[in-house]
Amino acid sequence: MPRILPGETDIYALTDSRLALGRSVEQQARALLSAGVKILQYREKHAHAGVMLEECRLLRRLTLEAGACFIVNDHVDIAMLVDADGVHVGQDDLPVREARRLLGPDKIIGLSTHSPEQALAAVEAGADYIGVGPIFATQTKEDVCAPVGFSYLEWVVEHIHHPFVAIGGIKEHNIVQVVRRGATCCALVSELVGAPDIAAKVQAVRAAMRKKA
Ligand code: 3NM
Repeated sequence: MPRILPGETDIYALTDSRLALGRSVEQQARALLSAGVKILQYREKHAHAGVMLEECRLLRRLTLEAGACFIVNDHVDIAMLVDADGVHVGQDDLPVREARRLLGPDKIIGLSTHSPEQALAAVEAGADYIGVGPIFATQTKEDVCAPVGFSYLEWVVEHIHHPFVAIGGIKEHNIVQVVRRGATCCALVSELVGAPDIAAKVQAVRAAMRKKA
């Protein structure tokens, strides 16, 4: 099973069919994986459980074929049923310790964090990686807090020696600012799946990340 964590790869991609210009989850995943994305999260907030299960089964197959890590947003039960590599939970979802009891020691658990206190608590609870954001304003996540800007990111870089992924409003044009502040892995939703050519956008974002020097 491809256990790949943020820090071991540069781009963390997420599906979102509401932003994907009419493309299916399968089309989004195929394009992202063909461009060499090595962590893919299924995040379809409005899908029914039966649809989620079928889509996750498919993404499990596609990610295995591509040697990519497959993470399911929120739904530990679906992650277990399709043998995903892990789950990503938010502050109001199942606590990391309870998710760990269900998933066991070998699965990846990621937790969204928005403050130093949450980051420290996440590490303490046994999260394998943390999300750090939102760096910039974003329309993609409902009920997310105001952007944490660079100050929280810089705090994490300095104090948290644990894999993390920067997220929230990250685009080709601003990603270099995030990388310059020490993020080695960035998560992008609307910028990737909302692009007319998803694979070309992945390459453009990668090139932008390399301009940090
Ligand atoms: N989590 P986009 S921000 C899913 O701060 C998610 O935890 C966030 O979408 C957090 O790249 C976010 O389109 C949405 O801005 C990111």
